[in-house]
Amino acid sequence: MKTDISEFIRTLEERTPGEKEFHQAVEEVIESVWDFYKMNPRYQRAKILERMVEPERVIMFRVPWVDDMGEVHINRGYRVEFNSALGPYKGGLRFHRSVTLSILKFLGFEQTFKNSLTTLPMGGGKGGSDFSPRGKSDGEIMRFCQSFMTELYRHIGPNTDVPAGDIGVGGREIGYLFGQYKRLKNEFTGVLTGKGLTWGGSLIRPEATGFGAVYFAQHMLHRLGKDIEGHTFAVSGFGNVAWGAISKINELGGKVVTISGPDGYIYDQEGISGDKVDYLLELRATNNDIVQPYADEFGAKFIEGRRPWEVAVDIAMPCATENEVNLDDAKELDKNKCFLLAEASNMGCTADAVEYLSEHMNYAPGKAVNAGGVAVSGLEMSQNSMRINWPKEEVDNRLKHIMRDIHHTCVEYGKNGNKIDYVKGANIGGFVKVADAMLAQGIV
Ligand code: 2IT
Repeated sequence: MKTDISEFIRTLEERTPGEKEFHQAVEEVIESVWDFYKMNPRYQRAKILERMVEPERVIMFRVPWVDDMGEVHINRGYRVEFNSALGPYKGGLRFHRSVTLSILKFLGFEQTFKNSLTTLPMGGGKGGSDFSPRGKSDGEIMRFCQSFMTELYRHIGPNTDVPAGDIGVGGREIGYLFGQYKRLKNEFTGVLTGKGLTWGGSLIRPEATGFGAVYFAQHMLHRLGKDIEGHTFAVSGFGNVAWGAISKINELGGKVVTISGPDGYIYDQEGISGDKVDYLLELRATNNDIVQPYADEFGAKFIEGRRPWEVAVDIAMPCATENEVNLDDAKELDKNKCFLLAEASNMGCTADAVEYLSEHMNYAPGKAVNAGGVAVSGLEMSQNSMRINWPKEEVDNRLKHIMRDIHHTCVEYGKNGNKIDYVKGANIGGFVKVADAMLAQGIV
């Protein structure tokens, strides 16, 4: 089996040289689904996996824009339309200097399985640009978004491809992107999700990724006879996902003692609650991408240049970006008696960390844990199609049910003695629906 997998990965690497994040994401999925794949020759005959790793379409384009000083800048825009077996391509746009084709292919690939897990009719896609909103003025960000959409608009649509936010793309950017799309197409449709509440957005969408991740962690805890209440949490990041997760953990009686940024992490022994949670939104709005001001504001500790996984906590929830927990971090968490890691970021742990965590702790991967974000995007699409707005409770209840069902799917496909292999469960659970739809739709 190992040699078959190596052969598959070697071929992939030859066809996509240098795309290391994409290879990492594919390898994890292949390792989980390989036995299942081999047991079902109909998948193999139709070369389902070989087709799944090839995006249906990749769009790359020039994004020129002019800064406040009149200087011209050129960024690169992307949209990877990965898989439309289950519905229109769906997934976020990331605006960050680290964005490459490899990163967006890994995210688009993961998104396909994640969206399948949500039970909603959405295919997988991802896009973005190597443009970073950090330190830019509102006017610059608006002009960039308009230039980006001036190309992207011809490739997307409410029944074709529905982008949303991700790192660097929040309500403000979605507003500028939507405005330009509407102007170019002369159509008011649900072509983007994460919209403002007065113009088609859904209640709970900003909170959804973090809330959903905590609901998922809660199901993991219930299986172990435990709950959120009384446990301490290490959270990384200080953006939208961290904010949602921290709010929900507090509501359910847990205590969060860390957040982090590219500059280091905050250790707040008293717990990040009340006004401190609202302050995260302020910090975010400054556009500086540093977490240190929190320490000055609330007298907490700032540990420069380090990550929060060295703090003794019960539960860890990475909420920032890919590969932010490595093998040493995983061992350190385990040594400090952390017993559960729920990944709210996408591919937050390196491959060797995943292996270690799966063996020594209770670990669940991003594509299951953070699926609440895109799930509520799916609910935003439904509300747009029906031209109605559901109340908060309705959206939150649907989110709760979806997270319960995703957890159930992971348990169903990931049972391993009395432990659950959430990686295997999420990968096979996500794979089956996409694979069956691809089989039914013929060789396309
Ligand atoms: O990674 C993700 O699932 C997202 N950034 C959300 C995508 C979406 O379409 O809401």
